[in-house]
Amino acid sequence: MAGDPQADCLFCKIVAGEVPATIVRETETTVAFRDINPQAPTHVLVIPRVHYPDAASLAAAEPQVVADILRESREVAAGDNIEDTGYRVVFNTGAGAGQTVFHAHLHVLGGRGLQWPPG
Ligand code: D5M
Repeated sequence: MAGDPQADCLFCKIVAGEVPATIVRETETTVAFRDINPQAPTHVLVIPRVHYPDAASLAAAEPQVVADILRESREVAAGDNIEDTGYRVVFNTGAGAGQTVFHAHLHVLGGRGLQWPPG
């Protein structure tokens, strides 16, 4: 069922502590951990504990959790001291946009100059 842990989902396993990750922050509704393949000095993923395949389905079902994720991205940036230099938050949504893990996640990227538009 939407929102329930999925047996074959990598990020559900990280939430459950079944797959190791470098956890940065946790709240009642979110978990933040360092990306295994960092694209910048700070590259943290903020995910909902509940399983939805992407940000759009999460937003439709549980918009408050999207707000929680965005609030947490600010705390991650503050913790890594990248608030002043600027940082980027990205939800890749759909394979065509580069999404590879189908459990909603927000990328928090910073600590270097970032180009616009992204590739
Ligand atoms: O982003 C999916 C991201 O998930 C990608 O940047 C790699 C990261 N990833 C994959 N496996 C792990 C584990 N085990 N720990 C931490 N990070 C991981 P997407 O937007 O779907 O392309």
